Amino acid sequence: MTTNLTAVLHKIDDLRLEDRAIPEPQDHEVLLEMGSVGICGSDVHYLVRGAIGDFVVKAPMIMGHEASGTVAKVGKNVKNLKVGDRVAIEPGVPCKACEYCKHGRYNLCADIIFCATPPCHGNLCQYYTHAADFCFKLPDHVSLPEGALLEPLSVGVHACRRADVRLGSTVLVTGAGPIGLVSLLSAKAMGATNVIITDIMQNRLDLAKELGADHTILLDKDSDETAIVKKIHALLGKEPDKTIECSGAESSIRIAIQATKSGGVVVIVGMGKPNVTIPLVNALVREVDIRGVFRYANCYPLALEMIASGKVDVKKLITHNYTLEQTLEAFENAKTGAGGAVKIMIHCKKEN
Ligand code: NAD
Ligand code: 572
Ligand code: ZN
Repeated sequence: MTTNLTAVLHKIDDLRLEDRAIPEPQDHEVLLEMGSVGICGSDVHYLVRGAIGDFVVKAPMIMGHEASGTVAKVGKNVKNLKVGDRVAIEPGVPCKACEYCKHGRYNLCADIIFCATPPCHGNLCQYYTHAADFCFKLPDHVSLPEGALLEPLSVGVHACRRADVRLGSTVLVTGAGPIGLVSLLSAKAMGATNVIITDIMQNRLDLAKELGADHTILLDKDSDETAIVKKIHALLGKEPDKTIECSGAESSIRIAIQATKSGGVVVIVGMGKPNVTIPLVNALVREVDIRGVFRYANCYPLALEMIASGKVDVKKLITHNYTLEQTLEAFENAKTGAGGAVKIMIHCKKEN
Protein backbone atom coordinates (compact mmCIF):
# COMPACT_ATOMS: atom_id res chain seq x y z
CA MET A 1 0.00 0.00 0.00
CA THR A 2 1.32 3.45 -0.91
CA THR A 3 0.38 6.76 0.70
CA ASN A 4 0.83 9.11 -2.26
CA LEU A 5 2.41 7.46 -5.30
CA THR A 6 4.01 10.29 -7.30
CA ALA A 7 5.71 10.49 -10.74
CA VAL A 8 8.95 12.45 -10.26
CA LEU A 9 11.34 13.47 -13.04
CA HIS A 10 14.86 13.56 -11.58
CA LYS A 11 16.83 14.21 -14.74
CA ILE A 12 16.84 13.29 -18.43
CA ASP A 13 15.45 9.75 -18.89
CA ASP A 14 15.13 9.32 -15.13
CA LEU A 15 11.43 9.27 -14.25
CA ARG A 16 10.61 7.50 -10.97
CA LEU A 17 7.50 6.52 -9.08
CA GLU A 18 8.01 7.50 -5.46
CA ASP A 19 5.88 7.44 -2.35
CA ARG A 20 5.41 10.91 -0.86
CA ALA A 21 3.48 12.35 2.08
CA ILE A 22 -0.09 13.57 1.51
CA PRO A 23 0.02 17.40 1.51
CA GLU A 24 -2.23 19.55 3.72
CA PRO A 25 -4.37 22.19 1.93
CA GLN A 26 -3.82 25.84 2.83
CA ASP A 27 -6.86 27.94 3.74
CA HIS A 28 -7.66 28.81 0.08
CA GLU A 29 -6.83 25.35 -1.29
CA VAL A 30 -8.41 21.94 -1.68
CA LEU A 31 -6.79 18.53 -1.30
CA LEU A 32 -7.61 16.46 -4.37
CA GLU A 33 -7.59 12.73 -4.84
CA MET A 34 -6.27 12.74 -8.39
CA GLY A 35 -8.46 11.22 -11.12
CA SER A 36 -6.96 11.36 -14.64
CA VAL A 37 -3.80 13.02 -15.92
CA GLY A 38 -3.02 13.30 -19.64
CA ILE A 39 0.54 13.19 -20.94
CA CYS A 40 1.39 16.41 -22.79
CA GLY A 41 4.18 16.85 -25.33
CA SER A 42 5.91 19.16 -22.85
CA ASP A 43 6.09 16.38 -20.21
CA VAL A 44 7.77 14.16 -22.80
CA HIS A 45 10.12 17.00 -23.79
CA TYR A 46 11.29 17.48 -20.18
CA LEU A 47 11.81 13.71 -19.89
CA VAL A 48 13.82 13.47 -23.11
CA ARG A 49 15.61 16.85 -23.18
CA GLY A 50 15.47 18.05 -19.54
CA ALA A 51 14.44 21.54 -20.64
CA ILE A 52 12.21 23.65 -22.87
CA GLY A 53 14.02 26.87 -23.74
CA ASP A 54 15.02 28.61 -20.50
CA PHE A 55 12.90 26.26 -18.36
CA VAL A 56 15.39 23.69 -17.14
CA VAL A 57 14.72 20.75 -14.79
CA LYS A 58 17.40 21.49 -12.17
CA ALA A 59 15.73 19.70 -9.24
CA PRO A 60 13.37 16.71 -9.13
CA MET A 61 9.99 17.79 -10.57
CA ILE A 62 6.59 16.10 -10.33
CA MET A 63 5.16 15.62 -13.85
CA GLY A 64 1.65 16.34 -15.15
CA HIS A 65 -0.60 19.33 -15.82
CA GLU A 66 -3.62 17.98 -17.77
CA ALA A 67 -5.57 16.82 -14.74
CA SER A 68 -8.79 16.24 -12.84
CA GLY A 69 -9.59 14.96 -9.36
CA THR A 70 -12.05 14.63 -6.50
CA VAL A 71 -12.09 16.98 -3.50
CA ALA A 72 -10.91 15.09 -0.39
CA LYS A 73 -10.49 18.06 2.00
CA VAL A 74 -11.20 21.80 1.86
CA GLY A 75 -9.17 24.67 3.34
CA LYS A 76 -11.08 26.82 5.81
CA ASN A 77 -11.70 29.74 3.41
CA VAL A 78 -12.97 27.61 0.50
CA LYS A 79 -16.58 28.42 -0.41
CA ASN A 80 -16.95 27.12 -3.99
CA LEU A 81 -16.28 23.41 -3.42
CA LYS A 82 -17.10 20.61 -0.98
CA VAL A 83 -15.70 17.15 -0.25
CA GLY A 84 -16.71 14.72 -3.02
CA ASP A 85 -16.92 17.31 -5.81
CA ARG A 86 -15.18 16.18 -9.00
CA VAL A 87 -13.17 18.97 -10.62
CA ALA A 88 -11.01 19.89 -13.60
CA ILE A 89 -7.76 21.51 -12.46
CA GLU A 90 -6.58 24.65 -14.25
CA PRO A 91 -2.83 24.17 -13.79
CA GLY A 92 -1.59 27.77 -13.87
CA VAL A 93 -2.25 29.89 -10.79
CA PRO A 94 -1.24 33.53 -11.40
CA CYS A 95 -0.31 36.26 -8.90
CA LYS A 96 -3.69 38.06 -9.26
CA ALA A 97 -2.01 41.42 -8.53
CA CYS A 98 0.02 42.38 -11.62
CA GLU A 99 -1.24 44.45 -14.56
CA TYR A 100 -1.83 41.34 -16.71
CA CYS A 101 -3.79 39.56 -13.99
CA LYS A 102 -5.88 42.65 -13.30
CA HIS A 103 -6.74 42.98 -17.00
CA GLY A 104 -7.71 39.29 -17.27
CA ARG A 105 -4.69 38.25 -19.32
CA TYR A 106 -3.32 36.20 -16.45
CA ASN A 107 -1.60 33.75 -18.83
CA LEU A 108 0.98 36.53 -19.30
CA CYS A 109 1.63 36.90 -15.54
CA ALA A 110 5.40 36.65 -14.94
CA ASP A 111 4.82 35.05 -11.54
CA ILE A 112 2.33 32.38 -12.62
CA ILE A 113 2.86 29.01 -10.95
CA PHE A 114 2.20 26.45 -13.67
CA CYS A 115 2.18 22.72 -12.94
CA ALA A 116 5.14 20.77 -14.31
CA THR A 117 6.94 23.84 -15.65
CA PRO A 118 10.23 23.91 -13.73
CA PRO A 119 10.70 24.80 -10.94
CA CYS A 120 7.00 24.13 -10.21
CA HIS A 121 5.68 20.65 -9.48
CA GLY A 122 2.84 19.03 -11.39
CA ASN A 123 0.06 16.72 -10.27
CA LEU A 124 0.75 13.22 -11.59
CA CYS A 125 0.24 11.60 -8.18
CA GLN A 126 -2.50 10.30 -5.89
CA TYR A 127 -3.00 13.38 -3.69
CA TYR A 128 -2.33 17.00 -4.59
CA THR A 129 -3.33 20.43 -3.27
CA HIS A 130 -4.47 23.28 -5.57
CA ALA A 131 -6.03 26.75 -5.30
CA ALA A 132 -9.79 26.16 -5.05
CA ASP A 133 -10.60 29.04 -7.43
CA PHE A 134 -8.62 27.29 -10.18
CA CYS A 135 -10.71 24.11 -9.83
CA PHE A 136 -13.89 23.75 -11.92
CA LYS A 137 -16.68 21.49 -10.67
CA LEU A 138 -17.66 18.87 -13.23
CA PRO A 139 -21.33 18.01 -13.78
CA ASP A 140 -22.15 14.35 -13.02
CA HIS A 141 -22.23 13.38 -16.71
CA VAL A 142 -18.72 14.73 -17.43
CA SER A 143 -16.07 12.11 -16.66
CA LEU A 144 -12.69 12.63 -14.95
CA PRO A 145 -10.75 11.90 -18.21
CA GLU A 146 -12.88 14.56 -19.94
CA GLY A 147 -12.08 16.88 -17.04
CA ALA A 148 -8.36 16.34 -17.67
CA LEU A 149 -8.87 17.10 -21.38
CA LEU A 150 -10.24 20.55 -20.50
CA GLU A 151 -6.59 21.58 -20.29
CA PRO A 152 -5.55 21.03 -23.93
CA LEU A 153 -9.08 22.01 -25.03
CA SER A 154 -8.54 25.38 -23.34
CA VAL A 155 -5.49 25.92 -25.58
CA GLY A 156 -7.78 25.34 -28.59
CA VAL A 157 -10.42 27.71 -27.22
CA HIS A 158 -7.83 30.42 -26.59
CA ALA A 159 -6.29 29.94 -30.06
CA CYS A 160 -9.74 30.34 -31.68
CA ARG A 161 -10.50 33.41 -29.56
CA ARG A 162 -7.15 34.94 -30.55
CA ALA A 163 -7.94 34.13 -34.20
CA ASP A 164 -11.46 35.54 -33.80
CA VAL A 165 -13.07 32.40 -35.23
CA ARG A 166 -16.80 32.94 -35.61
CA LEU A 167 -19.94 31.62 -37.30
CA GLY A 168 -19.15 30.90 -40.95
CA SER A 169 -15.36 31.18 -40.62
CA THR A 170 -13.18 29.23 -43.02
CA VAL A 171 -10.19 27.92 -41.05
CA LEU A 172 -6.87 26.29 -41.84
CA VAL A 173 -5.26 24.27 -39.00
CA THR A 174 -1.67 23.17 -39.58
CA GLY A 175 -0.68 20.10 -37.57
CA ALA A 176 -3.12 17.45 -36.33
CA GLY A 177 -1.51 16.53 -33.00
CA PRO A 178 -3.58 16.92 -29.81
CA ILE A 179 -3.38 20.72 -30.03
CA GLY A 180 -4.31 20.89 -33.72
CA LEU A 181 -7.23 18.55 -33.01
CA VAL A 182 -8.57 20.58 -30.06
CA SER A 183 -8.21 23.69 -32.22
CA LEU A 184 -10.27 21.96 -34.91
CA LEU A 185 -12.91 20.97 -32.32
CA SER A 186 -13.01 24.50 -30.89
CA ALA A 187 -13.21 26.13 -34.32
CA LYS A 188 -16.14 23.89 -35.27
CA ALA A 189 -17.89 24.53 -31.94
CA MET A 190 -17.45 28.29 -32.41
CA GLY A 191 -19.19 28.14 -35.78
CA ALA A 192 -16.46 27.57 -38.36
CA THR A 193 -18.17 25.97 -41.34
CA ASN A 194 -15.19 24.98 -43.47
CA VAL A 195 -12.06 23.62 -41.75
CA ILE A 196 -9.02 22.12 -43.46
CA ILE A 197 -6.20 20.49 -41.52
CA THR A 198 -2.70 19.36 -42.52
CA ASP A 199 -0.25 16.83 -41.11
CA ILE A 200 2.51 14.48 -42.16
CA MET A 201 0.83 11.49 -40.45
CA GLN A 202 -2.21 9.89 -42.09
CA ASN A 203 -3.58 8.37 -38.83
CA ARG A 204 -3.84 11.83 -37.28
CA LEU A 205 -5.65 13.16 -40.36
CA ASP A 206 -8.05 10.20 -40.19
CA LEU A 207 -8.86 11.16 -36.58
CA ALA A 208 -9.28 14.79 -37.64
CA LYS A 209 -11.85 13.69 -40.24
CA GLU A 210 -13.71 11.73 -37.55
CA LEU A 211 -13.69 14.83 -35.35
CA GLY A 212 -15.31 16.96 -38.07
CA ALA A 213 -12.58 18.26 -40.39
CA ASP A 214 -14.08 19.11 -43.78
CA HIS A 215 -10.81 18.50 -45.64
CA THR A 216 -7.40 17.02 -44.81
CA ILE A 217 -4.06 17.31 -46.59
CA LEU A 218 -1.26 14.80 -46.09
CA LEU A 219 2.09 16.54 -46.51
CA ASP A 220 5.58 15.22 -46.72
CA LYS A 221 8.48 17.20 -45.38
CA ASP A 222 9.67 18.15 -48.89
CA SER A 223 6.25 19.20 -50.26
CA ASP A 224 6.42 22.38 -52.36
CA GLU A 225 4.98 25.24 -50.28
CA THR A 226 3.39 27.11 -53.20
CA ALA A 227 1.72 23.93 -54.42
CA ILE A 228 0.34 23.27 -50.92
CA VAL A 229 -1.09 26.79 -50.69
CA LYS A 230 -2.82 26.26 -54.06
CA LYS A 231 -4.20 22.91 -52.90
CA ILE A 232 -5.57 24.48 -49.69
CA HIS A 233 -7.38 27.14 -51.75
CA ALA A 234 -8.68 24.57 -54.22
CA LEU A 235 -10.07 22.25 -51.51
CA LEU A 236 -11.68 25.10 -49.55
CA GLY A 237 -12.90 26.84 -52.70
CA LYS A 238 -11.53 30.07 -51.19
CA GLU A 239 -8.74 31.40 -48.97
CA PRO A 240 -9.04 30.69 -45.23
CA ASP A 241 -10.11 33.64 -43.07
CA LYS A 242 -8.07 32.32 -40.14
CA THR A 243 -5.15 29.96 -39.73
CA ILE A 244 -4.15 28.20 -36.50
CA GLU A 245 -0.55 26.95 -36.68
CA CYS A 246 -0.15 23.91 -34.39
CA SER A 247 2.83 22.01 -35.82
CA GLY A 248 5.81 24.15 -34.86
CA ALA A 249 7.24 23.48 -38.34
CA GLU A 250 8.87 26.46 -40.07
CA SER A 251 7.36 25.57 -43.47
CA SER A 252 3.88 25.45 -41.88
CA ILE A 253 4.27 29.04 -40.65
CA ARG A 254 5.19 30.15 -44.18
CA ILE A 255 2.25 28.22 -45.63
CA ALA A 256 -0.06 29.68 -42.96
CA ILE A 257 0.84 33.26 -43.92
CA GLN A 258 0.66 32.72 -47.68
CA ALA A 259 -2.59 30.74 -47.56
CA THR A 260 -4.55 33.15 -45.32
CA LYS A 261 -6.76 35.73 -47.04
CA SER A 262 -5.85 39.41 -47.05
CA GLY A 263 -7.10 40.98 -43.80
CA GLY A 264 -7.17 37.54 -42.15
CA VAL A 265 -5.47 36.27 -39.00
CA VAL A 266 -2.70 33.71 -38.40
CA VAL A 267 -2.25 32.54 -34.81
CA ILE A 268 0.93 30.73 -33.86
CA VAL A 269 0.46 28.01 -31.24
CA GLY A 270 3.19 25.58 -32.29
CA MET A 271 6.62 26.09 -30.74
CA GLY A 272 9.48 25.16 -32.99
CA LYS A 273 12.77 26.88 -33.73
CA PRO A 274 13.20 30.22 -31.92
CA ASN A 275 14.12 31.96 -35.20
CA VAL A 276 12.38 31.27 -38.49
CA THR A 277 12.28 32.78 -41.99
CA ILE A 278 8.79 33.99 -42.86
CA PRO A 279 7.28 36.02 -45.74
CA LEU A 280 6.81 39.13 -43.60
CA VAL A 281 6.30 41.56 -46.48
CA ASN A 282 3.59 39.31 -47.91
CA ALA A 283 1.84 39.48 -44.51
CA LEU A 284 2.17 43.25 -44.14
CA VAL A 285 1.06 44.26 -47.63
CA ARG A 286 -2.03 42.07 -47.27
CA GLU A 287 -2.68 43.07 -43.63
CA VAL A 288 -2.53 39.48 -42.42
CA ASP A 289 -2.31 39.73 -38.63
CA ILE A 290 0.16 37.33 -37.00
CA ARG A 291 -0.74 36.73 -33.34
CA GLY A 292 0.93 34.69 -30.63
CA VAL A 293 -0.86 32.23 -28.38
CA PHE A 294 0.45 31.50 -24.87
CA ARG A 295 -1.53 28.82 -23.04
CA TYR A 296 -4.95 30.39 -22.18
CA ALA A 297 -6.80 32.65 -19.77
CA ASN A 298 -10.46 32.43 -18.76
CA CYS A 299 -11.04 29.49 -21.11
CA TYR A 300 -11.92 26.65 -18.70
CA PRO A 301 -15.58 27.68 -18.28
CA LEU A 302 -16.26 27.69 -22.04
CA ALA A 303 -14.23 24.50 -22.60
CA LEU A 304 -16.33 22.80 -19.90
CA GLU A 305 -19.57 24.10 -21.42
CA MET A 306 -18.52 22.75 -24.84
CA ILE A 307 -18.03 19.27 -23.37
CA ALA A 308 -20.99 19.30 -20.96
CA SER A 309 -23.39 20.42 -23.71
CA GLY A 310 -22.20 17.62 -25.99
CA LYS A 311 -20.99 20.11 -28.61
CA VAL A 312 -17.53 18.55 -28.62
CA ASP A 313 -16.39 15.00 -27.92
CA VAL A 314 -12.82 15.15 -26.67
CA LYS A 315 -12.79 11.50 -25.56
CA LYS A 316 -11.94 10.46 -29.14
CA LEU A 317 -8.48 11.98 -28.66
CA ILE A 318 -7.61 9.32 -26.06
CA THR A 319 -5.86 6.46 -27.82
CA HIS A 320 -4.17 4.80 -24.81
CA ASN A 321 -4.96 4.35 -21.10
CA TYR A 322 -2.62 3.45 -18.22
CA THR A 323 -2.81 3.27 -14.44
CA LEU A 324 -0.58 5.46 -12.24
CA GLU A 325 1.46 2.35 -11.44
CA GLN A 326 2.10 1.97 -15.22
CA THR A 327 3.38 5.56 -15.59
CA LEU A 328 6.82 4.58 -16.90
CA GLU A 329 5.26 2.41 -19.63
CA ALA A 330 2.85 5.25 -20.45
CA PHE A 331 5.76 7.66 -20.98
CA GLU A 332 7.63 5.07 -23.07
CA ASN A 333 4.56 4.86 -25.29
CA ALA A 334 4.39 8.67 -25.49
CA LYS A 335 8.08 8.83 -26.44
CA THR A 336 7.82 6.29 -29.27
CA GLY A 337 4.28 7.10 -30.39
CA ALA A 338 3.67 3.34 -30.68
CA GLY A 339 0.17 2.24 -31.67
CA GLY A 340 -0.67 5.61 -33.26
CA ALA A 341 -0.66 7.37 -29.89
CA VAL A 342 -2.39 10.74 -29.82
CA LYS A 343 -3.46 11.42 -26.22
CA ILE A 344 -2.26 9.03 -23.53
CA MET A 345 -4.29 9.17 -20.31
CA ILE A 346 -3.06 8.01 -16.90
CA HIS A 347 -5.73 7.03 -14.37
CA CYS A 348 -4.64 7.66 -10.81
CA LYS A 349 -7.85 6.50 -9.16
CA LYS A 350 -8.72 2.82 -9.59
CA GLU A 351 -12.43 3.23 -10.47
CA ASN A 352 -11.96 5.91 -13.19
P1 NAD B 1 2.48 17.18 -31.55
O1 NAD B 1 3.94 17.10 -31.80
O2 NAD B 1 1.77 15.96 -31.10
O3 NAD B 1 1.74 17.72 -32.86
C1 NAD B 1 2.38 18.36 -33.91
C2 NAD B 1 1.82 17.77 -35.19
O4 NAD B 1 2.37 18.48 -36.29
C3 NAD B 1 2.19 16.30 -35.36
O5 NAD B 1 1.03 15.54 -35.61
C4 NAD B 1 3.14 16.32 -36.54
O6 NAD B 1 3.06 15.14 -37.32
C5 NAD B 1 2.66 17.54 -37.30
N1 NAD B 1 3.63 18.12 -38.21
C6 NAD B 1 4.98 18.09 -38.18
N2 NAD B 1 5.50 18.74 -39.22
C7 NAD B 1 4.46 19.19 -39.95
C8 NAD B 1 4.34 19.92 -41.16
N3 NAD B 1 5.42 20.34 -41.83
N4 NAD B 1 3.11 20.23 -41.60
C9 NAD B 1 2.00 19.80 -40.95
N5 NAD B 1 2.06 19.10 -39.81
C10 NAD B 1 3.27 18.79 -39.33
O7 NAD B 1 2.27 18.34 -30.50
P2 NAD B 1 0.95 18.94 -29.83
O8 NAD B 1 0.86 18.45 -28.44
O9 NAD B 1 -0.20 18.78 -30.73
O10 NAD B 1 1.39 20.47 -29.76
C11 NAD B 1 1.57 21.17 -30.96
C12 NAD B 1 2.52 22.33 -30.78
O11 NAD B 1 1.91 23.31 -29.95
C13 NAD B 1 3.84 21.98 -30.11
O12 NAD B 1 4.86 22.72 -30.76
C14 NAD B 1 3.67 22.46 -28.69
O13 NAD B 1 4.87 22.79 -28.07
C15 NAD B 1 2.82 23.68 -28.91
N6 NAD B 1 2.01 24.14 -27.78
C16 NAD B 1 2.00 25.47 -27.58
C17 NAD B 1 1.21 25.98 -26.60
C18 NAD B 1 1.18 27.46 -26.43
O14 NAD B 1 0.76 27.92 -25.37
N7 NAD B 1 1.59 28.22 -27.43
C19 NAD B 1 0.43 25.14 -25.79
C20 NAD B 1 0.46 23.77 -26.03
C21 NAD B 1 1.27 23.27 -27.04
O1 572 C 1 -0.70 22.87 -21.70
C1 572 C 1 0.13 23.93 -21.68
C2 572 C 1 1.27 23.71 -22.59
N1 572 C 1 2.00 24.74 -22.98
C3 572 C 1 3.00 24.52 -23.82
C4 572 C 1 3.29 23.26 -24.29
C5 572 C 1 2.51 22.24 -23.84
N2 572 C 1 1.50 22.45 -22.98
N3 572 C 1 3.72 25.60 -24.22
C6 572 C 1 4.92 25.47 -25.01
C7 572 C 1 6.09 25.73 -24.15
N4 572 C 1 5.95 27.00 -23.45
S1 572 C 1 7.28 27.73 -22.88
O2 572 C 1 7.00 29.12 -22.75
N5 572 C 1 7.54 27.13 -21.39
C8 572 C 1 8.17 25.88 -21.24
C9 572 C 1 7.03 27.79 -20.27
O3 572 C 1 8.38 27.39 -23.72
C10 572 C 1 4.70 27.21 -22.74
C11 572 C 1 3.54 26.91 -23.63
ZN1 ZN D 1 0.37 20.90 -22.08
